[in-house]
Amino acid sequence: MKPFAIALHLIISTVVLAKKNLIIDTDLFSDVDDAGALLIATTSPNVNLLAVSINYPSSYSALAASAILAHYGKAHVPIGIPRPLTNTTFFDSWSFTLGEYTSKVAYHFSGGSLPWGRAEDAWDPVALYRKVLAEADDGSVTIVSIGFLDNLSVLLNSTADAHSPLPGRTLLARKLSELVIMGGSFPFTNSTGNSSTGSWNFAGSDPALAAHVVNDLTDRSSWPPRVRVVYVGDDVGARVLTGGPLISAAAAAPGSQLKDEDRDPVGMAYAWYGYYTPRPSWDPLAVVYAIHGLEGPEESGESGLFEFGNHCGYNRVDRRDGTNRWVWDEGVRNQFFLRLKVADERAAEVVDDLFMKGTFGTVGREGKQRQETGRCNLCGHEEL
Ligand SMILES: [Ca+2]
Repeated sequence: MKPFAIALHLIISTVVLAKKNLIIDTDLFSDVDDAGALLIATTSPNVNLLAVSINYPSSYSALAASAILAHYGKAHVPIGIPRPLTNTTFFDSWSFTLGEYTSKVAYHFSGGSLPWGRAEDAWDPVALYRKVLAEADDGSVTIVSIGFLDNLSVLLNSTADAHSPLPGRTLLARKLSELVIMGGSFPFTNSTGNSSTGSWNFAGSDPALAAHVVNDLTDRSSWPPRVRVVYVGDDVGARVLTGGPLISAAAAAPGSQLKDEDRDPVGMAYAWYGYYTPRPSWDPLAVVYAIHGLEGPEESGESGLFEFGNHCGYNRVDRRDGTNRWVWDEGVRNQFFLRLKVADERAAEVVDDLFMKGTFGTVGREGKQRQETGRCNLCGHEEL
């Protein structure tokens, strides 16, 4: 091997090694910020996306995830979803202002491992978790939960199968590096005056399952201290409104100069869901933290994007209603809740910048071209 080739190989190896193994667990259905989170995860050069686990059983959720993954050149990423599947579509019966997007994304951007009509080809979510965790190095996986905790609850209770002889909880504890959970209010429900009811991600499906996962994490005999657990509370992204530039650039109205093939599925999702208005960034910010840590991406500036709101303790969820409360235990030092370190407007700029780089930058478009041609059009080399 020539010196240049050796140097190139080392550089590429370093880049590959630096990638973070990520699994996303999402309720891609009732809000569009999950789609924005997927955009960031699939187009980030820092991520090795192992799987997407859907925790809402609409077939359109799985098909939309497949369409988004395929658009950004990640058609190979496996998708899991619980059974039985339904053909439920989202209807906003609260404010009658929000629109449905998953079926439209699934149909108009059909592609990937689950093209239109093929949702039943998706993995069982627990089998998929067990497969990708078994194949990963110990302590190497970051899971970011941006929806309900139902799939993780079933995973914890799972037993030996063809993928691993380990019980689910043991397998998860061995493979995890970090578990990022979007949901809750900190230090306790309604402490920020936003709501006296349980957080959507804890109470919106089955609060007992959310409580099972969150409360199990305090079992010190099962969870090694090296596994970090970070909660991204509802307050973190609630006032960080994003998607506006993405909508304007990638989802211009019919009749504009934009070609149909250049439309972006996530941009269209934001347009359809919020009627061309930005949305809060609960899930995108959870994924940004999962990928980049407290510092955030380089666009965040020197001061960093996030900080922890505690130095010790753990979270507890009430299994009856999904409300939560932080327990200030000096003996627990691996669990944290996140706070924004910058103004909401600055955080929105960072997220919008990642959206735009993803949809128009070299990563998104290059990724798609590599999938189609097997070649990198920056350097002309065969895809590695
Ligand atoms: Ca979500």
